[in-house]
Amino acid sequence: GSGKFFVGGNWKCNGTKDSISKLVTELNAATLEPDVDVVVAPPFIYIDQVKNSLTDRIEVSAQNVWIGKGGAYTGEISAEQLVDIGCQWVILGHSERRHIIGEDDQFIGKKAAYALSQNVKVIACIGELLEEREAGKTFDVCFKQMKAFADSITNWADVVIAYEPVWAIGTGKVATPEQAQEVHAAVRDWLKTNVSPEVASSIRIIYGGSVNAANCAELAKKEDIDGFLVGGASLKGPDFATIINSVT
Ligand code: G2H
Repeated sequence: GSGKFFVGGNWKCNGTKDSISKLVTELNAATLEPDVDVVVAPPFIYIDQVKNSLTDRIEVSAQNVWIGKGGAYTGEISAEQLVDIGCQWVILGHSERRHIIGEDDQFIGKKAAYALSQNVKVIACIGELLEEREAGKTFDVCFKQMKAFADSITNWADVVIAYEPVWAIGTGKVATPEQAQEVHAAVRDWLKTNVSPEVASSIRIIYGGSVNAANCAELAKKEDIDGFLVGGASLKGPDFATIINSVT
């Protein structure tokens, strides 16, 4: 793989003050491989609680951000506000935002550009639907989503790409290591041709979709899998630690 192994925990719309306090206690107590970047993404309203209680060993991400500077945008959170509370990352382009909320490539690209302009690092998600995979369009879909990111990103050093096949998300149906490796290698190759060989070889491409403590080790062995974005299993401290420590 490329660079340092990277594991993100996407808590999605889960948790209470109490459950998050318990999870933070578990994470603070866990023994983590030193050579892994670890980031967790709580819901916005709990980011401050997590920042104030979680070990500095683990960085904090938002799950969304507004497309530009704050102001009269009811219900939104700006990149400046993330910076203000010490939140260094944001997840963008997650399939739940693309397919449930309806965010399109252009909107996601704007968010990425603005977040990066404010020094908020981006976990840029891509991935195909089951019907797209079955129609043989996996690469087309992933490359189109990559192009939208590439059109708005200049600072690739602050970007991690997450390949999350939509059919594997929260379904318990994990991609095989071969299926994931195939797409990761294709995305790296796309970056080599369309961005630069340097970016292609240095960027982390992580896998997401039903990663758990039992299946992470096999996936982590693959050459182009540089880490994971974990949903359900990141809500259990010991399981998340096992996934972090699956670095190879
Ligand atoms: C994919 C993943 C985290 P889960 O969305 O981004 O969730 O591990 O629950 O499939």
